Amino acid sequence: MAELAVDKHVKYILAVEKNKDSFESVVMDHLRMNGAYWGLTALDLLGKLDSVNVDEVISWILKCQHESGGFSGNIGHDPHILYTLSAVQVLALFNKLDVLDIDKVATYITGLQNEDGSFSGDMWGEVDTRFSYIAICCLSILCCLGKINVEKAVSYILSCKNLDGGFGCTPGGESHAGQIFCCVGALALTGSLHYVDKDLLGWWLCERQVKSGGLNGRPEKLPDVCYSWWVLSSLIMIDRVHWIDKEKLVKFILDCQDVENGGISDRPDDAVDVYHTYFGVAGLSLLNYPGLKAIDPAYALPVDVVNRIFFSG
Ligand code: GRG
Ligand code: ZN
Repeated sequence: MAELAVDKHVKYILAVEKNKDSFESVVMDHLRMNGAYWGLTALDLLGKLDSVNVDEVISWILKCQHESGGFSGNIGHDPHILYTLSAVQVLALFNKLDVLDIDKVATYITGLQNEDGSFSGDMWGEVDTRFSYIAICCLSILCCLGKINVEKAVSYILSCKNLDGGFGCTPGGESHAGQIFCCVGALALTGSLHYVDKDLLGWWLCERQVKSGGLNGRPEKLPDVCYSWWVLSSLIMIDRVHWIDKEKLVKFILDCQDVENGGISDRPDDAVDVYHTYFGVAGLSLLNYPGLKAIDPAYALPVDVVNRIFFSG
């Protein structure tokens, strides 16, 4: 079986980060904050975070912060909770949370909670369980969970639970592995996993593994490397990861590498991108692939980073 082409992937990620005129960078312009999180977390898991210029990244992040306390995807764009979590996660990676006015960020997020406990993504009001996870993860990293109504947040997430054991984006929404990660992650971070039917959800999740070893996001869909994260992290959080064939999944992810130019794609022989490179590496980390740092399935950050946040006083 092919091995993980660590050096090639490091080179690929650093090149995407540097070459701001590349096709991928232009397409991703408005999502650069998410891209920074994907690329830098992957580099950290690969043990190469020290090859980036920390001051440059931090000063760019701070230029993306708005008066409201929220962060945008790039300089001059509108703030959104999606980019706010990525900004906080990147600062955590570099052990630089102290550059933040924590109350200000927490106030932005707290202000997005609705009466029913749900969260909007920004001032325009779209509601989605993705934003519940993001709010809870971000506040938890900032040690400010107490600033929202956690009980209502949990009860909204539970109202999005379906009869198949999965979760959707709003009440009645179809179960999807991405939303399941968000809901299970939010429940894990609030100590509420006892509300999940682990056997029922575990079955739904392990049925996502297809013949090639890859995982899909819903029944009848094609496998995709990013679900190695969404599905696997959920299975780990509910303690059912032994229900899939780990070796076949490792092989599927490794088959999606561009072994010449670096990077990982969604499926074998497709074009690579930073998003799938990150989720491929993160998936392999969850599978204990040798040489990679361990990643926390709920915080989506390296375990040593999470430990530093909570245990270094
Ligand atoms: C910190 C890891 C992390 C996440 C932050 C943004 C977010 C919280 C979570 C997103 C969860 C989500 C909904 C992921 C799914 C993304 C995806 C591949 C969507 C495509 O779905 P479909 O159904 O495509 O259109 P396929 O063909 O795969 O079914
Ligand atoms: Zn994908």
